[in-house]
Amino acid sequence: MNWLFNIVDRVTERSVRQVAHRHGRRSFITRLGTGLVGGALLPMLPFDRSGQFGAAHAAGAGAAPKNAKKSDPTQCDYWRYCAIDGYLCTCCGGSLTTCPPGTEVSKVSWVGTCLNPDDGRHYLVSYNDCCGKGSCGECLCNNNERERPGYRLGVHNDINWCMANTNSMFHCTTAIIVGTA
Ligand code: ABN
Repeated sequence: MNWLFNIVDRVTERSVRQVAHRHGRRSFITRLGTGLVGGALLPMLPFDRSGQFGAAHAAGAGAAPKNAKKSDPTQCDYWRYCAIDGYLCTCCGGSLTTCPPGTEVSKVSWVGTCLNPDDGRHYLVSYNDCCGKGSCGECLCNNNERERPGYRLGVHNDINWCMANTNSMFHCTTAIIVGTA
């Protein structure tokens, strides 16, 4: 019977040595290090949110074909909203260019460039927020044409542009044409 125990011992010892060789402390530490560094760097990478909300619309029943209208200022696909991030003032008691009563236009804004499908020209559109009241909560749109990641503040739209106003509460966003591109 001893000969059988000897064989089992030797086989077990050999496989344990092989496993220890392949998965030694160093290889474990290397893998742990790669995981930790990778995990820390991943959230710092710029990410593209374009289409985040558009996809939700497109998935809805009876969704209009791409580029079908773009002419209703109460809808996210209105052409001037190509880079808007906020509640549409047209749904909140204001208009494309005016703030709802009780709010005031932001002192700073970010400017996007949108194609007007009616004349085929590009326009500079200033997305001024309306400030001084809590969120309107209606018609949230998030379009990101030519928008850039948050570490480049002036070209990022996910910002409360009421930051320079006395009352920095964000209510809704307008879309004012300020020039041609
Ligand atoms: N520019 C609209 C907005 C306001 C607050 C936070 C994000 C985006």
